[in-house]
Amino acid sequence: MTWLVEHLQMHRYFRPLQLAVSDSKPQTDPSVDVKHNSSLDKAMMKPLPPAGNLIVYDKDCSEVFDRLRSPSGFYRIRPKLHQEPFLVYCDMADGGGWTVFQRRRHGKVLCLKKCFSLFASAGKNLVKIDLMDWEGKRSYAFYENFRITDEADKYRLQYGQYSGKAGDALTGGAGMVEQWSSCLSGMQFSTGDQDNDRFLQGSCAKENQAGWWFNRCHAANLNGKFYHRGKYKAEYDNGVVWGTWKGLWYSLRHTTMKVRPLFYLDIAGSGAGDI
Ligand SMILES: [Ca+2]
Repeated sequence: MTWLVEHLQMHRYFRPLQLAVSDSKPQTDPSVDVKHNSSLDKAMMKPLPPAGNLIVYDKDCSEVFDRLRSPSGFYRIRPKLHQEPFLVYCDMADGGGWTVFQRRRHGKVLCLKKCFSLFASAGKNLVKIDLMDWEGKRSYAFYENFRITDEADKYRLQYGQYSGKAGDALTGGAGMVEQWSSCLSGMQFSTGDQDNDRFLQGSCAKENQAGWWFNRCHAANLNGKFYHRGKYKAEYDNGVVWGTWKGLWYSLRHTTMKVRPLFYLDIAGSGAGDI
C-alpha cells in the first residue's frame, strides 16, 4: 500500500516534470549562435504559449511585447519573412520590447549571424548597452540607428548618435588620437582567423582572444576575456571593457546590448535599466 502511494506520488510528481521538459525542448535551439552555459539561463527558458496550427512569428521582441505583454525570457522571432525563426532573449523590463543580441553574464553571447537581420530593416532603431561593475553599479549608453551589415560585408558596424552616462566608448571617447585608434564605427568584425582590423602589425582579435569589431584596437570590447574581479593586469587590455566608464584595465561583470525600434511606446521608461 505504501509502495502504491509512493508510486502514485512519484508518478504524479514526475509526470508534469517530464511534460515541462519536453515542452521546453523547442526552446533549446542548437543552431542559435549563442552559448548558454548556465543553469540560470536554462531556468529562464520558459515554454512558449501554444501557438495553434498557424504559427506566426514576431519580427522582434518589441512585437512579442506588443502582442503578449509577456515577461523577459527566450522567444522565437523572425526578423525577415524568408528567414528561419530563431531564439533570442527578450528583455521585457526596462520599458519592454528589447531584443538582446549581446550578453555577458554567465558566458559569452553574441548573436551576429542571425541577428544582423534585425538591423537590416529600414526603420530607425535604438540600441541600449547596459553595463554593470563588480560593485553592482550600473551605467548605460544609447546609440541610434545601429547597423550590422551582412556576412558578405563581414558584419560591419555602423551607428548614429550616442547618448547616455557611460561615455561613447564605441567611438573611443572624445579625443582625436583615441578615436584614430579605437573608433569602431565602420569596422568589420574580426575573429582569431579573420583579421579585419586596422592594426597592421598584428591581430587585435588574437591579442584580445575575442571576436569583436576592432580598429587599432579598441576602447570598448564587450566580448573580451572575463575576469573574476574588476581591475586586472595582463599583457593586453583584453578584459570586458568599456573604457570611457571604467578604463581599459577594468573588466565588467555584466553587459548587455539590446535593440528596439527608435519610436517605441515606452511604458516604464528607460533609465539605468535591467541587465
Ligand atoms: Ca591586423
